Amino acid sequence: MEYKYLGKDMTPDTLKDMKPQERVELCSELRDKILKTVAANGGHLASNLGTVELTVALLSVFDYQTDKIVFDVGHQSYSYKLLTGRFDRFDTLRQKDGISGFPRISESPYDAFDTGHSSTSISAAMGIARARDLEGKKNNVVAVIGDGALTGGLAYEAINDLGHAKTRMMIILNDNEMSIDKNVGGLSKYLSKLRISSGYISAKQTTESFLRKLGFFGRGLIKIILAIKDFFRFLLYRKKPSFFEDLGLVYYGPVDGHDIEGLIKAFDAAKDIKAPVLIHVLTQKGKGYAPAESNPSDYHGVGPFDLDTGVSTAGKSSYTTVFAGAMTELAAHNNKLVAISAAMTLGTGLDNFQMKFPSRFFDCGIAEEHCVTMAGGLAVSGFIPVVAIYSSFLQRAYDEMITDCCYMNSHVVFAIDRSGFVGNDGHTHHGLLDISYLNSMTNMTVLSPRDYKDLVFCLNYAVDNVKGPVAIRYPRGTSPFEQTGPLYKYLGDCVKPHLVQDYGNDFALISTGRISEEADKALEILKEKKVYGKHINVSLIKPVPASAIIELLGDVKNVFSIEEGIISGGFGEALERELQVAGRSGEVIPFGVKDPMVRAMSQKEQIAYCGLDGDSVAASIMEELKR
Ligand SMILES: Cc1ncc(C[n+]2csc(CCOP(=O)(O)OP(=O)(O)O)c2C)c(N)n1
Repeated sequence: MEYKYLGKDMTPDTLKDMKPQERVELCSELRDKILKTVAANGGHLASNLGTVELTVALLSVFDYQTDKIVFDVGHQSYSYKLLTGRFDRFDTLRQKDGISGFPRISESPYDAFDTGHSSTSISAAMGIARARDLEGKKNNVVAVIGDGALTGGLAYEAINDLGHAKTRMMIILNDNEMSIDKNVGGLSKYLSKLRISSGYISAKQTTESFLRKLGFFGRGLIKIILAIKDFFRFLLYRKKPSFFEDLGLVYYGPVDGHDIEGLIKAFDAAKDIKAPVLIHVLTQKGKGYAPAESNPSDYHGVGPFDLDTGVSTAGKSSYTTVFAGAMTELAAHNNKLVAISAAMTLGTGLDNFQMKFPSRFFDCGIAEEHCVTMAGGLAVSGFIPVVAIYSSFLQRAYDEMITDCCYMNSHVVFAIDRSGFVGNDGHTHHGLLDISYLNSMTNMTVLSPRDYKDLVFCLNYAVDNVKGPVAIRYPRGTSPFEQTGPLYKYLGDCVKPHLVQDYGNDFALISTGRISEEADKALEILKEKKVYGKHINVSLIKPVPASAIIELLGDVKNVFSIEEGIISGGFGEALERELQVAGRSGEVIPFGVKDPMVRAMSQKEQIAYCGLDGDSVAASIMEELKR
């Protein structure tokens, strides 16, 4: 497709003078660019296809130089990026040194706030609006939040504050009835009811278009009407105010999120209201690409795929699918086992569990804190909850893990997916802090399996053998290790440290997790150089099995460790301390991540960037041995 409007010279200023039909054509061009780029690089597809018109309307009304737009999660900001000066670099989306898949203030002066984790936009926008008021400025502040993100508790803390403080700002609620999967919960049902009241809306829109014809006076009247809408509605339709209005916001909508001119009118009318306004916009996730329209969950976040067929070019097996398979096996034999997801049923692979054991599966929405405390409640009542949450999102529930699970020594199993480097989503999504935060928790057992088989063993061990809180951390993607033997069979004392390679006593490298692949490589590289070491792999990393490790170390003096996580508070530090407590003197030199803010690139590139690839590890060991 040749672009008539979209290009490196286009700015949002151009939008303001465009005719309605030209804006429609621009939206087709935006969709084309998003589709081609995501098919090549991977990324968030369905959410971006659904917000093209919304973004064009926002930038047609608001001043991109002075107004601030905060995108919740930020996974839907591709059109915004394309229209605010990043068209010519857009092919580098999510690549090393390229455009981020999320808003980044370091990338553009027009990105108002860094996002990636859900439900932060209203709080962030309110801070920005309060700062504006303190400085006596007049610019607009807008939070764009999805109905999925609105299931997160932080959003309600913000609305509670906003309705009371009456800070002037706008919330655009982008309601597509989807989170990643179908949206869940009472709020989602409530939004459906609001949607059904569209009779009221079309009547209201008719009134407005009539008033609009009255020119300046009519426009003023619209604003007054919006401001006293309770009264207006009561008079005309005798409907109860919405939940948002009860909390002190002006509610407007629902508005068709693909009707650009309708959106422009709504934003324009609401823009100068001296109160917090929520505009309820209805969009279709995946709009404009048939495979994504019919299957928006699968096209929420994708790897590279064939644009014509919609078929992914990525492989199928992963640590996630192996975890999921083991869960259904276990649940078939243990009716106390229940599974919990925070709006990530597909992402954590629990869809099969949900199908087979619907009454023992709970998707609680984007509510990591609630999931963990609720699991605590199930555990004190005799169930074994497995809470499957991505590592970086579980950071939110740090306090709940400690207070509501660990202090009571409750048997809650934390299945922590996406531990370690996550690749192209970048730093907000890495699971590099988990060993460190788990190490600080009373009673917590921590398991970090190397391959698929270990993962299955660890899950069995966590469910059957551990009595208190236990976490299993496993990475994104496929296992680099060849898999032999039956996968879903529990084989005895699986979490014991074991020797992977034993070439000699020049040094020992103690690894945990998938990164042990790089330890394997380092051992081979050094062997070529006639430096002979041992490689010990450890799945159980808290409590550190110190005496078993000391036994395997034998006479080795030079000890190193490697982990896919931050060094501070991590496995290597705990290992050194525990080996010393158990009577073995000498230091452990840890290889790990120094600064977790590692930008988007492939997982392999991230490993190398942090000096954790086989070559770098071998070189570092050589250097240390020469000292
Ligand atoms: C704290 C946290 N938990 C989970 C996620 C994963 N996640 C990213 S987008 C998303 C769904 C958001 O749904 P919605 O806000 O409705 O946006 P849509 O994609 O439907 O446009 C989820 C669960 C996250 N980013 N942050």
